[in-house]
Amino acid sequence: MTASDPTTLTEEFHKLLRIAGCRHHFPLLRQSVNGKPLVYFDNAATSQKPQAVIDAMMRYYEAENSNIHRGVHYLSERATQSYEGVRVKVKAFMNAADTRELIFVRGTTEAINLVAHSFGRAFVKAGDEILISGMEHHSNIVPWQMLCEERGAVLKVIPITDTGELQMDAVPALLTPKTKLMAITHVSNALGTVNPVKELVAMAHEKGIPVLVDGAQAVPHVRVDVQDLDCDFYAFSAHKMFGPTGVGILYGKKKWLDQMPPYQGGGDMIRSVTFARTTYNDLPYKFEAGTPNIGGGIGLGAAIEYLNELNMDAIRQFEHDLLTYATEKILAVPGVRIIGTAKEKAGVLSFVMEGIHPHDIGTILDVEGVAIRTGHHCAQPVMQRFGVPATARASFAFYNTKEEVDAFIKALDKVREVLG
Ligand code: C6P
Repeated sequence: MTASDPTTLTEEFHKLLRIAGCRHHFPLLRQSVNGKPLVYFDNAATSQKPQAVIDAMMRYYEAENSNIHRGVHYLSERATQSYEGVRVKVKAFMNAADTRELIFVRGTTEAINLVAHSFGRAFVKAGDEILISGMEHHSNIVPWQMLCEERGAVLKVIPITDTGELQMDAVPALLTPKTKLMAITHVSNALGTVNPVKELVAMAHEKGIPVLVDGAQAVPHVRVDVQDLDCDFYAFSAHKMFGPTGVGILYGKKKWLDQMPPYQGGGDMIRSVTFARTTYNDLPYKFEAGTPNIGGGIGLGAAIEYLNELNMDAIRQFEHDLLTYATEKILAVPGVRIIGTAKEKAGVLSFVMEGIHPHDIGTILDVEGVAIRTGHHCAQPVMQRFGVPATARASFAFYNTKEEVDAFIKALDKVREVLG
């Protein structure tokens, strides 16, 4: 089929229509805040949950609640089946080669800490280097700093340009024989930049260096195919992709996970325990100590089904149009400067207004029913790079509308009226 094929066009149209009609699946979005219809533009912090996710978790607690991998009784087997079924859904969602490469964690932060501890313990020694970028969230900085401190290793940083893109020509020299791992964000939470992850992975692999990708801000917006990216680790949180808090996924290539020691000790991660010696369980359970967030995992499965139904490519297209619209509108507001103007962006509009502190912008917008995040967004080095203490950040999801963008712009006019 070609792009001009009427069948393709009709399919595309239907996909977009489905997105446009999905807002009523999100009960929280129906409310008013301060007497105004809620405009929820804080999706990068956490997204709202469709009824399907809420129902799936309710169903689990009402009818299946039981511990997994332990009991021979009916409920335990049913809960185990539901939970392990989610691993299969995650495998398809991110095109992993094997369910054993998918580890349930609390979220992106825990996933990265797991790799820093376990990979770090196995492979990093004094004088080695870890390479990150200047646009990382603290979750992809601090665990590596802690590791470097403990091991006497060195943290190196890929600089970013004035548009908020990685300085790609600096990368080859930063990938040295001492580099043990590159850890890079797929999409920046503070700038919205979509990084050329596939290209970065290829550059690192040419020198035999594995790559961890922080996918926290990517999975809700773009189709992720870990085999195509060829990354060695990929981390994300369910709560940013319309699932619940407290659960996420670490993808890791089996060849690395096999060589890495367990992160935490406890139930489920062992094969046998004596006081003399403990042997460990197979993948992925070796990395899953203790009772997990079973209900949360089931919610993640429902979120994946929901996203599959909408179609990730259609979501990307819809959000791209919304971001373009919002960018044009905000640039017409006097005194506004956008922080992060990369060619490839997803879902995030970070900005400052001349003479007005971002917190004051956020407070007045809240009075108008518009929820945005203000502050450093757990990315203080990005703020330092752009010479600002903080930004105001509107972040979008597919349930947002152009009408909401108009309300947001109108609220910014109020900000100027009151404080400008
Ligand atoms: N960013 C934001 O408002 P957790 O908290 O583990 O679910 O995700 C951490 C994380 C890691 N990487 C990136 C790129 C992120 O954006 C986040 C979370 C939120 O931007 C909360 S600080």
